[in-house]
Formats: sequence, structure tokens, C-alpha cells
Amino acid sequence: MTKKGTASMARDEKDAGLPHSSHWGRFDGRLLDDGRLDVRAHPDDPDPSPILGNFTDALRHRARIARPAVRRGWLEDGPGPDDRRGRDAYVEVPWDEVLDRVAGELERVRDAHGPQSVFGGSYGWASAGRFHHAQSQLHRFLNTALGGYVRSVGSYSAGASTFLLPHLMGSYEAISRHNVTWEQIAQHTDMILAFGGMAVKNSNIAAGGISKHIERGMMARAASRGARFVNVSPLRGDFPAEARAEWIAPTPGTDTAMMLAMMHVLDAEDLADRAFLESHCVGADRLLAYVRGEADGTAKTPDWAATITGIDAATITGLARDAARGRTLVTVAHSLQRAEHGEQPVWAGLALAAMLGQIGAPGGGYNYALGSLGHTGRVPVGLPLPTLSQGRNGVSAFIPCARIADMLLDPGASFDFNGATMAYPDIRLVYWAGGNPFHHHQDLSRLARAFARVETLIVQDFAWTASARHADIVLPATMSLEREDIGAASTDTRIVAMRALSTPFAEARDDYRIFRGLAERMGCDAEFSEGRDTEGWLRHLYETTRAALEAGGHAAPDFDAFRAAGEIALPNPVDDGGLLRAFRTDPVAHPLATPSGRIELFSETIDGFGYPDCPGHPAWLEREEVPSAEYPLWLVSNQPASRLHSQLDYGAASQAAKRQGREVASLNPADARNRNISDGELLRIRSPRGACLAAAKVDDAVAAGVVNLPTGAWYDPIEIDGQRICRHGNPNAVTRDAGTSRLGQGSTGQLCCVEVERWDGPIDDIRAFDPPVTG
Ligand code: PGD
Repeated sequence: MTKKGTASMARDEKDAGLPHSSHWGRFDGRLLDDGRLDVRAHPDDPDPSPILGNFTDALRHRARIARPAVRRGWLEDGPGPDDRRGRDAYVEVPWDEVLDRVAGELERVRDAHGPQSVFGGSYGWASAGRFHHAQSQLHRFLNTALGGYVRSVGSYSAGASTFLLPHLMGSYEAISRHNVTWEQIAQHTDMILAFGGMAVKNSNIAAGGISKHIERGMMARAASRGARFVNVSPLRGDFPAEARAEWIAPTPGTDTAMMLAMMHVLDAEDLADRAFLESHCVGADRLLAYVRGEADGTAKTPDWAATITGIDAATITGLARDAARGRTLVTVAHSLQRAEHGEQPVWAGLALAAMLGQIGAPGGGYNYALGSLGHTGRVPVGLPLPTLSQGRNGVSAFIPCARIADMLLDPGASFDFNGATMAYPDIRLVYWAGGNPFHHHQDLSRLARAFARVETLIVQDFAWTASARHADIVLPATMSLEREDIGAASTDTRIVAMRALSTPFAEARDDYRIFRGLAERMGCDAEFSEGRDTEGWLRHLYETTRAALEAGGHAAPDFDAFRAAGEIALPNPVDDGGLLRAFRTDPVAHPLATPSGRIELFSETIDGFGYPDCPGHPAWLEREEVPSAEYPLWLVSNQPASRLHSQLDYGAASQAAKRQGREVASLNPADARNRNISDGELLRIRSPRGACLAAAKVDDAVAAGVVNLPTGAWYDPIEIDGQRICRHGNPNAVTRDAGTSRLGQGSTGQLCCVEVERWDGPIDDIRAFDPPVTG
């Protein structure tokens, strides 16, 4: 990949390539004679993502799915529960035959059990591109062909906070996306207290596209003005060097205790902004009674927090005093809430900022998830973007997305979620397109047992992921690189005419074409396609945005002019500070959409749910998963720097980051020494759930007691001495499958307890990228 394009790279230059877009950046691509791709980052992008490099060899890699394939056991024995999934071989079948089979199976299940027995939640990031968005296509198809499907709500990114924050602030968007901007930070902020850090590998990514990566430069600007970044994280690398961040490493999962102790200092030393608590918040009295120990007999002092967090009391006290001195911004990363009781640090961070009294002030207050994605710290463009309608879902049943294994293993069982008691539907058929549950879910052995129970699993992907290898029917989709589309995101000021850079690999078809083939067989093509081919849809969808531009008095090129230009720039949105600025200025005229109209530091609603794992105010709660003699280390499984999730794990950038073909697990020199582990050696990481191998990196940028293995290595299980081991290094082989709490039921994949030892056992080759096709 060319590191950075040059301004002289005009679109009509012979070798400039064609415009394209991805969740990790805007680029121009050109197919080379050997089937590889020349990828050039957009000349205007000041800090392109290195993971663009994964595209260079992606198109014709052996991991691509060449033709439709059916699992041998399903072909021979028909639909039904089957624990051979994940171990069986596949037989290639022609498109006409496979589409007949899929349509027939969907009709069988619909007629016998109703659409409420089909799970189409299909969580996943898929690819950029507004029309060929795999989930939207799948949902539209299932709504049209079956009348609906069981859906999923929330995300693996923000499972707990998505459902918590509306109770506290009224709007998730207002507190995460349309809040403090990077420009405000560069200009105004004195201190950024970042719980979970602000790693640029995370803000490199924005679902739908990102054409300028500004975060590193903005942090450099702020730091050179004297702003102080504090990285509260077990990993020193959770900030770029340009921020010159201080590193404070509490025991993983104990940030809430540290925040409560800081509140104790603010209260005890009369540094809290009591006027703000009075005018803009409710419940400060209840929270402070808890902080002071009046409610439970334990004052949440810095000494109390020191024993929990491992951070000395003087450091906690000093941070609280410093935070009260100037313009301070508190941020809490997505990662903190992807853990047991993940709601608590999100709420405690808000309460800490409320006590500092700066919420809504430029560059100050609280911005949940700032830096966790490229969508944050920018002003939304505020225009309607091209969007494919998904139609109407006639099935009301749904699950929080991270409860998929519970649902499949225990149909009919009741569970609590955000104040409601619900029952898991009885699922017979699962259809997945654009996601990889055998990457994103926790405790993958358990997930394999769950998927063994369904009658039919259909997976549509462009590569033989572990999810495809567990499916009964595998349908080869095209990559975005092989199709025409429109790239746009609500926080990006460019709309991109994404061009097909290559013809489809082997017999791969666009998701739209696949669903159209099914819709024709099921007699609903007219409704599904509305008579449009891809070109017709692109023109139709673009028109919404064009018309809005025209109505706003902006340049509004027609579709042909847009395509010829390759992209259009949208008007720069004005930073009005969002809803929180208005609320700060006048909380009576601009109340929040909460029961009180104010920030809820104590929530009567949540208290009324009666959940011990999520009480009425932020609290330090003991956890079920804590280090033991057998599993003494915390495993932090965070987002990888060399790819997005599991996407293109076979790509050049991802492969270059591996050692001995394995994912790299980093651990502190003291922990390595105690276990006789040297840099570069193979490790086994094990927990009560399972084990995986990884290559050791001995690194003092990882706190003692912690091992860091990013997610996304394709799951590659083998049996050794009766134990299932992922030989490639997928951390979800060992993580725990349990919800954050009854409120959010989010994924807790970020943290679990493990032991690590040098691996002297057999070393097999990685087989994750070899297609399991035999006939
Ligand atoms: P991806 O690897 O992005 O992971 O989970 P997610 O399932 O989103 O999967 C997308 C899949 O879509 C890929 O297999 C890709 O090939 C396929 N795909 C891409 N484009 C197309 C297309 O056009 N058509 C079709 N049919 N398929 C396509 C991510 C999830 O993982 C997330 S969001 C988070 S935040 C979680 N993070 C953690 C974590 O911190 N720790 C652990 N242990 N586990 C996690 N899992 C979660």
C-alpha cells in the first residue's frame, strides 16, 4: 500500500485508480496484472489507517469462497440438530440448485414454525457501502419473503451503555457522538481523564466510512498547547505517543472504584460544583450518601479504592484535585463497559464529570466513547444519507445481540432485560450475512454447542470464516471491492462513488443478487427489488441526499456528475455544542429526555427494576470472575491494530503483525519471568472455558498481572489431549459468555481470568484459511 497519496494524484491520471471506501478509510484502488490491488490512501487523509494494506492481496486469496457449498452431513441427512457442524466437509453445488434448496428450506421452516422461528439478527460490521450493506439486504429480504424474523438489538461494541445512557441522559447519541469535538479539545481542554484510553487504532474506524483521520493530529495540537492526557488503562499503548499521556494502570475492571474515590475527594474537600448538581442533576444526595459510606458503612475513600485498584491513594487524590482546577473532560471507552457490570464505569464517569460541573462546556464535561470510534469528536453532517429501506418486520420477538448462545441453548427460558422479563424464542433456522459470530461471540465452544441445536444455519460471506465453516449452506458473496456502491457515514463530510475495482471472484455474487434469486423463487421479487437493478437502486438512493442538498441551497450534482467526480464534499456542519450545550445554558428550556429532565445520578426507573447487578446509582459491585490461584491473570482482549475485528485476517497487514503465524499475546516482563516465558515463544492461554495458543511478546507497556491478546484471529480449533484449543490465537476460545447485567445484557468479552504457560506441545500449521471443501 502507498502510505499516503499525493495532492498531485488527479482522478484522471492513468494509474490513479478508482475511488473506493471502507470502514477504515477512503482510498483509490487499481487492479494489478497479478490480481493484487494497488491501494492509495486519499491525498487529503492526514493519517491513513495502516490496515488499508489488508486489501492488497484480498481479492484472490485462497480463503475466498469460490462457489456455493453445502455441508456434507446436511446434504445427506437433511435439516436437524447436528454436532458435526464445524468439523464436517463441504460439497460445492451449482447456484440454481443451492438457491432452490435455500428457498425451499425457508418456506419449510416458515410454514411449519412461523417466521418467529427464524433468527435473522445477523449481527456484524459487514462492509462500507449504503446499498450493498449485508444486514440491510438480509433484513429487507426476510421481511419481504417471510413477513419478518427474530431480530437482535444493541451491539457488541456498546451493549451496556446503549441501554443505560438513555435512562441517565435521554440520548445515547448526544453523549457519545454529538458532544465534545476534537477541535474543542485542541482549543480548550486542560485535562483529559481517559478511562480506557484513546487508542487511534480504534478511532481509525467508522462504520460506513471515514475520509480524514484527524485524531492523532488533534491530540498533538492539544498536547503542544499544554493539555494533559491521562491514560487510565492496563495498556500504555492506549494513547498515541503524540498525546504524551501519563499512564495510570488500575487492576482491570476497577475503574469504578477509582472514580468513586475521586468523587469522595471532590465532596470531602468541597471541590464539587454543588450548584451544577442542584440545577442540572437529580439524585446527587443518594449518590453522595453512598460515596460517604452513609448508605452501606463503607466510605469510598482513596484508601478504600487503593486496595481495589492497586493505585495509591495519593495519586487518586491528586487526580481529583487537578481535575477540579481547570477545564476537564472525562471519557470512558467502549471497552470498559464490555465487562462484568460494564454499566457501572459508564455511569460513574458521568457522575464524576457532573461533580466537576462542566458538562456541556466547550472541551469539558463527559463524552462517553470519545476516541473509541472515528464517529466521535465530530459534528454529524445532519443530512439524510442514502439508505435502503428494510420494510416491516411482523415478528416482535428479539434478543439483546450478545445473548445468542443462551437463546439457542435454552428456548423458552425467561431472562431480564432493561426492565422487562422476556422469553427466548425457539429458533429453527439461522441466516447470517455480514457478521462472524465465531469471531465476535464469547466462549466459542459453548457457541458451537448452541449452533449444533438448530435445524439449518445459512452463512453468506466472501471468505471461509469460522462461521462459514459451521454453516450448513455457504453462499459466496462479493467483496465491496467488486461492486458499485455509495459510501457515506453520518459523521463524514464526503460521499464516495465507490467503484468496482475488480470483477467478482470465481462464482461470488452480490448479496442483492443472491436475495433477488431467492425472492424470485419465493414469489416476492416485485416487492423485494421494486423492479430495480443495482444501478437503479444507486440512482434512487442517491437522490434523497441530492434533493436535501439542493433544498439547503448547496451544490447538488446529479448522479452521473457525482460518479464522474468520484466523491462530493458535504457542507461542513457547524459545531453548536449539541444538546448538552443547550441543556447547560438553560436546563428548563432544554430539558433532557429523562424522567426528571435532568442528568440522573440516581435513577428511580433503574432502582425500580430491582436488579442487584445494576442498582439505582453507580456503585462498586463485586464480580464473579476474579483472579484465582488457578487463573491468576487478567486477559484483556481488545480490538486489534492490524485489521478490523476479524475482517481480512488473511490480509498482508494482519499477517505481518503475527509471529509464527499466530496472534501475539503481550505480557509484562515480571509475569513472563515467573513463568519462564521468553519473547517469541509459543504460549497456551487457558481458562475454565477453553484454551488458545499465541506467540509471546514480553512488553513493559502491559501492566503486571495482565495479558493482552487482541480479537480477530480466525478461530482454528483442534483437540489436544481431549481439550479444544484454538491453535491460532482467538481470545474468545477462553472468554466468558455472560451478560454485563440484567439491564444491558451486553457482551463481557473484554476481560476474563486466565493462566498462561509456555507451550511445548505439538505445533500444527494454521488451517483457518484453507477452504474445507472436498467435492
Ligand atoms: P467482523 O469481523 O467485522 O466482526 O464482530 P463482527 O461480526 O462485526 O465480521 C464481519 C463479517 O462480514 C466478516 O466475516 C466479513 O467477511 C463479512 N462481510 C464483509 N462484507 C460483506 C458483504 O458485503 N457481504 C457479506 N455477506 N459478508 C460480508 C465484531 C464485534 O466483535 C464487535 S463490534 C465488538 S466491539 C466486539 N469486541 C470484542 C472484544 O472487545 N473482545 C472480545 N473478546 N470479543 C469481542 N467481540 C466483538
